[in-house]
Amino acid sequence: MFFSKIKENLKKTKESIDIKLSNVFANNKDINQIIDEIEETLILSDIGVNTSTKICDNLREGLKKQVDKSEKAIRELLKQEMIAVFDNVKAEDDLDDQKKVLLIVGVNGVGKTTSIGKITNLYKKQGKKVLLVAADTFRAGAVEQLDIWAKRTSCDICIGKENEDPASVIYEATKKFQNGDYDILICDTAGRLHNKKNLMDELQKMKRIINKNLPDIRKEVLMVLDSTTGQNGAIQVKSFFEKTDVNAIILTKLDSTAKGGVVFSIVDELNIPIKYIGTGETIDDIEKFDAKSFVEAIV
Ligand SMILES: Nc1nc2c(ncn2[C@@H]2O[C@H](COP(=O)(O)OP(=O)(O)O)[C@@H](O)[C@H]2O)c(=O)[nH]1
Ligand SMILES: [Mg+2]
Repeated sequence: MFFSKIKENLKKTKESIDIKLSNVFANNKDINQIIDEIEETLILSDIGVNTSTKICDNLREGLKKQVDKSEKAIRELLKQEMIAVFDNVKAEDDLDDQKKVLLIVGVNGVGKTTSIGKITNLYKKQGKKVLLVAADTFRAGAVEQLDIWAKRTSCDICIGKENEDPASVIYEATKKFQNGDYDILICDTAGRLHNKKNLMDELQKMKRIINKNLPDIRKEVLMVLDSTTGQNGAIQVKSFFEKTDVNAIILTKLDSTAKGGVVFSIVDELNIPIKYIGTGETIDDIEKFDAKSFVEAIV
């Protein structure tokens, strides 16, 4: 059930990788040519040059050690090497009894607010009490959008007025969080362009307030990234990451792109784990990222 849903949602990326792979195995090529063509396929699927090369170098070494060089055996080893990319970079698991603050960041339109709605729903299903805070006070409509998700998931929300200093809304929210016996505080922020200094400063200010008012609570900065931007998105994460800490990535819109391979280069080159993947516009279109089921769905 779970497998078939993720397969369906990642269909475009699967088509991009799997169908090209089938061509690689056509016409009795020699093994070196097959591996070269696999590498080309991976690069063309937004996996990134460095990461594709690494996967294929390992594949070549692995195949030297085994007699079976059938398509089935090669695919199996390829999958293992693709899964291995994620071996050392895992998102922290949520510990059940821990209170937590999530700061959601990323450029406009990537899916921050939508992902917050979906994550809130996941926590609600676990019986957690969630408080949302609409700190995206720059854009008209942004606050109302989060408010709709708060109503949909029946949770409380702190709202700032349009153009109010987002830091002061965060301040109010940390106070409400302390006094209201909440488990999770989720902060929606404005689309932060890494090269806009005032927005980055704003983010640092929010973090300081959270650290000061809720010193003993675990904090996570989650960066939302739109997978349809492929390798450009990976560059976006990189420059953002150089300026602020990011604990993990939420990768959205995997349902509408063939560029899902970008997951590999983000994790491999930046060492940032993927925590959730977004696979549609409705409340249930989110999954905890799992390397094995992801790879099984696309190869
Ligand atoms: N297909 C698809 N659309 C998404 C996904 N996540 C968000 N969106 C859409 O992307 C658009 C921007 O989302 P929004 O949450 O407002 O982005 P924000 O500006 O970062 O807060 C909206 O139309 C969402 O419905 C996803 O996983 N798949
Ligand atoms: Mg938003």
